[in-house]
Amino acid sequence: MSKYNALLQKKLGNTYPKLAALNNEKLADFFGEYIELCNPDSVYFCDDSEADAEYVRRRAVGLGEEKPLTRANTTMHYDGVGDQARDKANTRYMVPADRIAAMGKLNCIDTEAAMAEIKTIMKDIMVGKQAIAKLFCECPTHGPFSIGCAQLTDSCYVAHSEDILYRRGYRHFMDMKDKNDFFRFCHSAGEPDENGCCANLQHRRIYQDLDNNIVFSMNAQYAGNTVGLKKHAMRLAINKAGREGWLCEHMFVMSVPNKAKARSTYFVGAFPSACGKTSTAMIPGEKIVGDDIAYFKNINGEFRAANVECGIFGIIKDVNGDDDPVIYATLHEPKEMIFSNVLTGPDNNPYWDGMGIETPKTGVNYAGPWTEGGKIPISHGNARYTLRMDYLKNLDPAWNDKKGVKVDGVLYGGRDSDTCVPCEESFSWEDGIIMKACTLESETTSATIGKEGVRVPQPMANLDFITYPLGDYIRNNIEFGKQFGADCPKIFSTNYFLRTPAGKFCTGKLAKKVWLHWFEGRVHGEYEAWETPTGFIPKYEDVKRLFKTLLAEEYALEDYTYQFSFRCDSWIAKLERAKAFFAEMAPALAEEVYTYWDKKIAEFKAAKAKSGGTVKPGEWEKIK
Ligand code: GTP
Ligand code: SPV
Ligand code: MN
Repeated sequence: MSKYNALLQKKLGNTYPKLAALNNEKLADFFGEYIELCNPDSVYFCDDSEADAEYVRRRAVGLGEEKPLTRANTTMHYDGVGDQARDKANTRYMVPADRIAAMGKLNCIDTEAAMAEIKTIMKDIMVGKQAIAKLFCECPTHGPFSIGCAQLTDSCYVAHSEDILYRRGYRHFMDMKDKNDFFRFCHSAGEPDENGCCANLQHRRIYQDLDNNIVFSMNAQYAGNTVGLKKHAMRLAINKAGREGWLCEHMFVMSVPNKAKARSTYFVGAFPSACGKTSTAMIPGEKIVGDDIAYFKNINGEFRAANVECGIFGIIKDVNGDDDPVIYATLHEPKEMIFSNVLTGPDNNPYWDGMGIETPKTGVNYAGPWTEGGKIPISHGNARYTLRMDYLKNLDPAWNDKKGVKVDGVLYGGRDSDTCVPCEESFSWEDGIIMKACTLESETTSATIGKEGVRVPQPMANLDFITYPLGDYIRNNIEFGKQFGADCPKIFSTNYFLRTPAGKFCTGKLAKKVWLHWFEGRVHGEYEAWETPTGFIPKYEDVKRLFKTLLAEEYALEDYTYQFSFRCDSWIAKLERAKAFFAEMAPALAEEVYTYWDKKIAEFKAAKAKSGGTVKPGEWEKIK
């Protein structure tokens, strides 16, 4: 019995019995409390039926939140000009005042102050609207990775996106053992402007109540700020994982089949937003499990990963027939898909930057009517598509397994124009976390609001989502891997964004296939490698052969030598930056990590004295 029963019956009307049948007081209280606050005219409570999914789809179109495109089942959604990316400044963790200092520089707000703001901004925010209440599940339902999620939103676009990207969870809630253990999300797009976008962006807030597993999002539409199960749930999951001894990471999950050897090997990889997770998981010839968020658990002694999602909210810029043939072809099928913030052409088809064909000179995009040649590009750099993964032809057979897949390799990479080599294997798990993951840096992109191209620290490619003291999170990562002993995955780094002295990218977009196949061989003990001060790099003959066989490309020795040289000064500066960042950011980082970095800096200084500043491939073993 919930104290909100009378209100719920009134607002949910004939959808109320579906909620009542779940017999979950905490769930009813959640919906009741925030329906009372936000005060929608009515609420439509969904179960897992197709009929309810169809209700949401139709309503999104009926309300104008999505516009049907020429191709059947596809729609266009626009977020306003100021709402095209994640709003980091207004995304805060609610923490009681006495615990804020321990959080270091994470973006926190005193719980009481946040609650007061929420109660002001969200009061009556849904008046005049119908809200959708719907249950979902992170990871496959009824399994060791599953986390039930409850969403209340007044945006049918948000509810529709969730229905594409996540597993429906009504049945899961019905069956789950601990009826109190689930995540809760309350979202309102707020008052619309004349284009249906948010009129009150100055009151955009994304507040995460970590102690109660609730996220409040208001006056926002862009999915990264609104879709509860995506980055909101990810932040709650990181916090929960930290307490329970597992991990939640900003990672793709994929397999690399090796037909000649009749084997398939699973990799996961962390790249900051807009830095290559989807592009890596979608490499032609490989198989995808997931492209954005993974949970890791120890299941019967195995390091196993599950994809939290069952769909992709992917960057559309530069998706074309050459670089990304599978997604490109899928985007032309008449399947349920939402395009966001790209051009609607005069033929009512979607067009975007870098699609590799001639695009219209006029149309409508996220900024309104559009004509080529002005300041606004054809589509926003962070424009995206939303699709179900089971449309994809390159889906891994185990993508939906309740127990996930066993991982053999972990990749870390960022946008780094001048320091890290294109690919490298770490000496050990601990070395990988400390040297490759903690020190990760990246140039900012259009996925977050603010200036692009600025080099910033991006430890584990996860900084935007870490919800407990960073030092503790790093320690948990190190400890998690260690429990697998000799069966622990290898850690590798990649850098797709290294530039020549003239400023051009050193490698093409599909070169990542070569690095991945070298990793695949290394996991199975197959290639010899050169040692460097930071790990092991491929020998020239091996990558030359891989370029030839996998991509039919030549790979010049001179390019290899430039790309795979160890740059002493750059690495010394990089570690000094990491030390300074962690000292300020992470009060709880273990002393051993600083000792490790200091030892490495001393080694790099010695390497500099012996080599003159640049250690070419193969040289280190002679001079070290
Ligand atoms: P989120 O969905 O934001 O978490 O990002 P993601 O890591 O999945 O990013 P995605 O793979 O979609 O990559 C985004 C951008 O990186 C696109 O603009 C790509 O064109 C670019 N990109 C990906 N791989 C490469 C590469 O190998 N070289 C270069 N130069 N650009 C790349
Ligand atoms: C990212 O920014 O890392 C994304 C897009 O994957 S969103 O989850 O919408 O923020
Ligand atoms: Mn992401």
